[in-house]
Amino acid sequence: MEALGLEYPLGMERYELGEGSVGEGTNGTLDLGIYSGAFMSAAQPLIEIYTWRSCPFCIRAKALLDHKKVTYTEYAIDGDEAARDKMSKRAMGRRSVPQIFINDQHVGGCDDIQALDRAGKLDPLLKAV
Ligand SMILES: N[C@@H](CCC(=O)N[C@@H](CS)C(=O)NCC(=O)O)C(=O)O
Repeated sequence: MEALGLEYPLGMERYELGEGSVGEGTNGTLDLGIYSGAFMSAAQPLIEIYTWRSCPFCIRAKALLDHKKVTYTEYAIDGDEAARDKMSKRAMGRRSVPQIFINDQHVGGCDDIQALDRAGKLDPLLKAV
């Protein structure tokens, strides 16, 4: 096995190797162990979550995503009204946090993602593409 440092666009931090191993990095940098002859493919959709750091709903929603063992891009927008406006435009006018997007599709807030999970509809959305 040899280690490689590779650059990928933000939000595409998690890749699965052909053998089933997963490499993760921060700031778009990956250190992947590559088995010779193995292929790489994107392992999950892009998941984005707008948060405030001390918001209990945000903490709960992130805990659910962590439980699902998916990586996500977090925009911590505490006090940033311009970022909140941008979030709101994407989120059909909703201004509460968290707001969650999967592949640019609006999922909603914490209650919404929890309801989606209870209905058995979250796992398919988080599946590899
Ligand atoms: N039902 C929402 C509740 C979210 C919520 O109330 N978040 C608070 C922060 S902890 C918030 O954004 N408050 C400001 C506002 O509603 O404008 C969810 O499950 O996401």
